[in-house]
Amino acid sequence: MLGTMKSRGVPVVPAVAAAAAIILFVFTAGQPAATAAIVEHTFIVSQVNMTRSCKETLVTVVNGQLPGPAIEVTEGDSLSVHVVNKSPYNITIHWHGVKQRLSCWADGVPMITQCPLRPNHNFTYRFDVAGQEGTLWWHAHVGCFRATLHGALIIRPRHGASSYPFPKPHVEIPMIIGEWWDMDLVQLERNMVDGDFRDNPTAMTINGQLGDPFNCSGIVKDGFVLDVEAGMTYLLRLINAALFTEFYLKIAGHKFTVVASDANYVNPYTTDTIAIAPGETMDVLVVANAPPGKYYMVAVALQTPKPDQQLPFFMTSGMVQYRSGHSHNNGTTGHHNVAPVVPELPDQHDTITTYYFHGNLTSLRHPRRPQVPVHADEYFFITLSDGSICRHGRQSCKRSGSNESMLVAAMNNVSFQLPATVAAPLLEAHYYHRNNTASIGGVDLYMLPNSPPRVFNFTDLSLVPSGPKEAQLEATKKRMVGRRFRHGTAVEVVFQNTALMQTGSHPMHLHGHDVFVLAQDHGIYDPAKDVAKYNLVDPPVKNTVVVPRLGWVALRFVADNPGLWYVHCHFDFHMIMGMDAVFIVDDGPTVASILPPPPDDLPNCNHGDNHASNELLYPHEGKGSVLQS
Ligand SMILES: *[C@@H]1O[C@H](CO)[C@@H](O)[C@H](O)[C@H]1NC(C)=O
Ligand SMILES: *[C@@H]1O[C@H](CO)[C@@H](O)[C@H](O)[C@H]1NC(C)=O
Ligand SMILES: *[C@@H]1O[C@H](CO)[C@@H](O)[C@H](O)[C@H]1NC(C)=O
Ligand SMILES: *[C@@H]1O[C@H](CO)[C@@H](O)[C@H](O)[C@H]1NC(C)=O
Ligand SMILES: *[C@@H]1O[C@H](CO)[C@@H](O)[C@H](O)[C@H]1NC(C)=O
Ligand SMILES: *[C@@H]1O[C@H](CO)[C@@H](O)[C@H](O)[C@H]1NC(C)=O
Ligand SMILES: *[C@@H]1O[C@H](CO)[C@@H](O)[C@H](O)[C@H]1NC(C)=O
Ligand SMILES: *[C@@H]1O[C@H](CO)[C@@H](O)[C@H](O)[C@H]1NC(C)=O
Ligand SMILES: *[C@@H]1O[C@H](CO)[C@@H](O)[C@H](O)[C@H]1NC(C)=O
Ligand SMILES: *[C@@H]1O[C@H](CO)[C@@H](O)[C@H](O)[C@H]1NC(C)=O
Ligand SMILES: [Cu+2]
Repeated sequence: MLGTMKSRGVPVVPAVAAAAAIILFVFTAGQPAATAAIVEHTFIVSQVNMTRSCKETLVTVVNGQLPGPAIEVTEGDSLSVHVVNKSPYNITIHWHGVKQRLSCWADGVPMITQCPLRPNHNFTYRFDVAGQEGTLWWHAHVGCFRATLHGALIIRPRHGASSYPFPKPHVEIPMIIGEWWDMDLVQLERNMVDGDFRDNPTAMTINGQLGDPFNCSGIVKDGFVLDVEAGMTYLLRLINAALFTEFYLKIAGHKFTVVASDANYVNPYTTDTIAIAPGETMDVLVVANAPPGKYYMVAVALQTPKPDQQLPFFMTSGMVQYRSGHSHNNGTTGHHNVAPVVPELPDQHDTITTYYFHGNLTSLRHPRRPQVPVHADEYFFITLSDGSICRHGRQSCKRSGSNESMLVAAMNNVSFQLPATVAAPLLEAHYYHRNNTASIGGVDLYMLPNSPPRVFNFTDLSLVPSGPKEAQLEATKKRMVGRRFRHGTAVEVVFQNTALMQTGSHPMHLHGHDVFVLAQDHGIYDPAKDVAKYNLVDPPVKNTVVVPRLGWVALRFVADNPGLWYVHCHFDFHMIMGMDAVFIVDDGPTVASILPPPPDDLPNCNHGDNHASNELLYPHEGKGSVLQS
């Protein structure tokens, strides 16, 4: 399957994607050297049977592939992706990390920016990819379908690979770490909506392959193989597409040099272990400078130690395999019969390596590097926690895992939910009622508080269930929660992790903007001493920020892209359980800072032919909230 990825010195594109991609060049006036292209792809979403983990499973994929096609563009190009939904499910595609300047309509979040694409419907996502270079990705943003509907989105510099701010690699390879679920993904979502997150994936994958541990009827399954030639440099474009898991990646006998993350260049950082959380991307150089042979690569799933609940140990493996060149052929059969070199396995409970790894990323001085806001206009201190709500709308109930209550996840003690009667996407409702600042098309926006309503010892390990302290604090509520920002507002957010119920990290993802990661630490954030730790010189620029276990992270961004942007934990189950909010950014003062009207062919939530009738679904004079609590 990965045959095309083995070709040398050639940009790597899976064959189907290459065939489907149509590139139209448009010569831009005044810039004779630069050309902007419209890159077109057709994504057919359909179900196929795939055999993994010793049995056949029906999976929903794009163009019959897992991972789906890689999209390659040059910075400044326009993308036009025709999505044809031949699956029985409602689908949207999100272009993860793409800034979508003035194109919020193409952001692909169901009921937030668009009605989902119903079965047997199609929709063309059109947007520009400007002002960013490196690796991003695309994925379904519906339920748990991201597990199988995903692929790389590679943005090359306008002036070609010779303008990379690092040694030019000989070969570039997208490498997606993910999960394989034998379980039906719709059932998985249903369980999570119901507060039941006990389901586990079957296996972990690299580029859709399970790797060694699977042995069906005595046949050891092949994993991902990276054929290398001694002395050459490889650019691995790493993406974590998993629903649940942060990973450590190692290759025996080799080091990595991280050169970019989330399509922003970083100062080269050399390490033998990559840490990558769901939603993140890492561009890393690997030089084939080891003695020719075979070297295992391993991806180990992290989990927090006890007292958190323990999951099974998960890992997957692939292989780096040197081509036996003539210079190494001394008349023996080469290295093919030599046992592969195995790396020292990362410890699944090691939570400090990922903390240091992320702490070591700094942004590279580069013409494209954005300016860090020197101070913020608005400050948020946001606690991340699990919580519970009473079932059946009751006011009081038994908690601590009783079936009278349901597990949810929250920011500042509010758990996100869409309005119960939502009939048009929030963005559309907002767009036609932009003058009403307190509601979205008549539905009240619950203001995300600037700080948690109650202060407690956020990192107290005795909050991990089940004890009396946790039972007292876990109650929370569901609301359509968010905040609205004046165009150009510099926003500072400190995400404070809590030990309420579990102590894991949270990869927090903001749509439509990159953020500057100013500082992180363990323990409880204290502005009196922690502001001094802020890196205002070369903070990494990210779209997904890992909030460390039992710690906090401080970030800033400028809310300058008009629209309605989802902000959420990139662990799918936390997102589904409500660790989300919407950030609404007002139009700016100039024509070039006003969100254009929705595209004519935006899907409709009903059975009409276009979005126009959605306008009628929200009353102009909204009365109160239609939310359940
Ligand atoms: C998948 O396999 C099942 C059982 O073999 C078969 O009934 C079904 O038609 C197949 N579906 C597709 C889409 O190939
Ligand atoms: C998308 O749908 C329209 C209208 O139903 C149709 O004309 C068009 O051919 C479809 N495009 C694709 C790629 O199927
Ligand atoms: C695979 O399974 C066969 C038969 O069940 C067993 O003999 C063999 O040792 C297994 N191989 C590995 C690598 O686990
Ligand atoms: C050939 O190369 C292999 C691996 O480098 C080495 O172990 C072996 O001794 C060499 N044989 C000869 C005849 O040089
Ligand atoms: C960078 O990593 C090293 C260990 O690998 C660690 O000692 C150091 O504290 C890290 N730096 C930051 C700022 O996290
Ligand atoms: C809740 O759990 C109890 C004990 O396990 C069980 O008897 C009861 O039927 C459950 N109630 C609901 C509504 O599921
Ligand atoms: C919104 O308010 C502005 C200024 O008050 C006004 O010019 C504009 O017409 C209003 N728009 C709508 C849709 O009511
Ligand atoms: C908070 O909890 C931690 C861990 O149990 C403990 O070490 C710390 O002293 C507590 N802090 C306060 C202020 O009680
Ligand atoms: C969270 O909100 C719920 C419901 O409004 C409230 O009962 C609870 O005391 C709050 N807990 C904390 C820790 O703020
Ligand atoms: C798909 O979306 C439509 C609205 O666009 C909705 O009516 C329908 O219930 C959804 N179907 C599923 C299976 O969620
Ligand atoms: Cu989370």
